[in-house]
Amino acid sequence: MADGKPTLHHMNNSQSQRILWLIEELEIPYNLELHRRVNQRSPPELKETHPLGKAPQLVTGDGRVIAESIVIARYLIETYDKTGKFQGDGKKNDWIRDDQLCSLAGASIGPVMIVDLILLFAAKMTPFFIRWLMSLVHSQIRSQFSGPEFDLYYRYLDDQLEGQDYFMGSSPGRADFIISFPVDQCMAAEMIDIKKYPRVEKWHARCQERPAWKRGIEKGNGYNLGFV
Ligand SMILES: N[C@@H](CCC(=O)N[C@@H](CS)C(=O)NCC(=O)O)C(=O)O
Repeated sequence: MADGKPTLHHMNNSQSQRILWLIEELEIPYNLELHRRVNQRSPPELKETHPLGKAPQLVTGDGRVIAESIVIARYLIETYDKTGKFQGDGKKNDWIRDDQLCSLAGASIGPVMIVDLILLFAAKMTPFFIRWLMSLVHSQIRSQFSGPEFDLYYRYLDDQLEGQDYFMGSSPGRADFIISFPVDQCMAAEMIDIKKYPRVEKWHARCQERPAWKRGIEKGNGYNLGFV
């Protein structure tokens, strides 16, 4: 669309919900293209805009297509956050912290989440009469690998919220938008017991109380990460 506005390609039940939340926080004019998963995967039309064919994708006002949530979030904040509201509120909440927390969400928690999700899927796809075996493998891996890894990361995240409402200070920053997806996914698929991380639990509720989060949910086409 050549109207100078950015266009968000969003897909239901996916991590692009966090970008929809961010764009609503920025209160900017934008176009929204809604896509729907097909058999859990992204629909073929998403390959028309970017060869990876995944969501989210952001087409900038001047026609450049950006994939990868972390980069899209950075672009949106750097381009449209004129008052610096979403850029961290002080010395401690600086770009190094922001980068580190974004990386933790994507490159550390993300892979553990994928392992766990694949095992959940595998159990679902295993023929009924031997499903118990796959579930047993999953629970062994959960207790020896993914469970302790999640605990390590979520305890760290809980510590990071001491004395502040958001990971980047008194307002959400890029790290908050990015971390929201793994937390939503881990909670929905019961990979973690959020009660063990009370600051993360409160942060999560606080994010979901934000009018921009609610508008994002209304404008999107469903956000159910509950598995199976
Ligand atoms: N690293 C990318 C991941 C994008 C991604 O994998 N999106 C998922 C939705 S949660 C997707 O499109 N999956 C559908 C598919 O791969 O078919 C990002 O951070 O944006």
